[in-house]
Amino acid sequence: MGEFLYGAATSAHQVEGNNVHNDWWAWEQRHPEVENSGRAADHYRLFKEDFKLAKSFKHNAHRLSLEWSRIEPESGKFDKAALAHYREVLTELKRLDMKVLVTLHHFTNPQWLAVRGGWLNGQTPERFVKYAGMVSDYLGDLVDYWITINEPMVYAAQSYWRGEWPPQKRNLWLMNRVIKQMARGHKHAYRMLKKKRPEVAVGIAKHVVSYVPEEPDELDDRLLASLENWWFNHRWFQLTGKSNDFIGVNYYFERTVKASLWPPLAKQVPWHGAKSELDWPIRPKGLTRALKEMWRYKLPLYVTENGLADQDDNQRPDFIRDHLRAVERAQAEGVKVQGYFHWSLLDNFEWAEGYKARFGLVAVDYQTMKRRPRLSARVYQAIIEQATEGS
Ligand code: IFM
Repeated sequence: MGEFLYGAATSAHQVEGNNVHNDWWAWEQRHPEVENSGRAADHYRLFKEDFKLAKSFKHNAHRLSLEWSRIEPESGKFDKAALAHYREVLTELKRLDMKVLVTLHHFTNPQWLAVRGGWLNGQTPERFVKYAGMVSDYLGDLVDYWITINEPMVYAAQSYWRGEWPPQKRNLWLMNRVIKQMARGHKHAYRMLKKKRPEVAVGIAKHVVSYVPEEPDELDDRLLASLENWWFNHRWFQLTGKSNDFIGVNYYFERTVKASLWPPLAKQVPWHGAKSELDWPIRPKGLTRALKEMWRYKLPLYVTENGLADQDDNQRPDFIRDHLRAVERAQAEGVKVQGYFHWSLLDNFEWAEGYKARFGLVAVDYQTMKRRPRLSARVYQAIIEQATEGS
């Protein structure tokens, strides 16, 4: 087993700024009530400064995403300047001796694809594979791990069931079609990426929720927890079969579930413990459970995201300590966890929540674009130093 990877994660649209060719940008312009991503954290320009910070925190790996709409701003036309930019970005990480995890799709689609129906279009999986092939040819020598798609279930639910993200549909059938199409895209991209570079690991970043029955002795609560667990956590793997070398686990929370007749099926069970600024429950034990749950596939696991909105950094230091302990507990029970990536390196554009949610180890002043490491960045650094002492 290689060294444990410690790092942080970002995604293109959330940090780069001026991603003018994607569907989110187009949607932001049409919806004045939604904050505009604008310059984001200006990472497209400041990536060297940001990686220098990550290195100073002793991160030995970094996860980022490529912006498909920069690389292919028009259908079939690949932008060499954008590819050259990403080459510079990945080269910088290699120069800093960091392992590189690259996500190919993190929620945004090129606008030309969106107007053709996005992931509902039968040709989208093939188009995705073509884009993946192009980036593998240009950048593959600098990549250690490919992540095809970030949180496909979240994307499909937010965009096609809850109607909160573009294209704001509320239709179970459409959501299901998107999930299946993404699974097809993932499987074909997996095969193609492995054919081009068998040595590069290819996987998925899967949002995993730990579901706990409110009354473990009650059959209906247990059944509901199993049903939600199957649908949200495992269905993806039933659709994609063996097309993964590893599983990336994005863990944010655990949910207690209660079966009910009214409202139908499930009742919200309030959480009275600690919460983040987005009101998400802070439940580190759920990470141990989530990792054990995913270990059923017997593939190496990486925590590819874990974090919280906490502007003043009051909770983040303990949050990091507690979640890393949760990783250790899973390891002690035999689960092969090989890395942890905090979400996020920087404050960034939190989708429909805009800029108010501050997830960064590093605070960003959006007026001046100045970076200020938070205390938690140093706490995480101390944990890394202790863990890697003598190695
Ligand atoms: O910011 C997001 C990220 O894009 C995907 N995973 C969850 C994060 C926090 O909501």
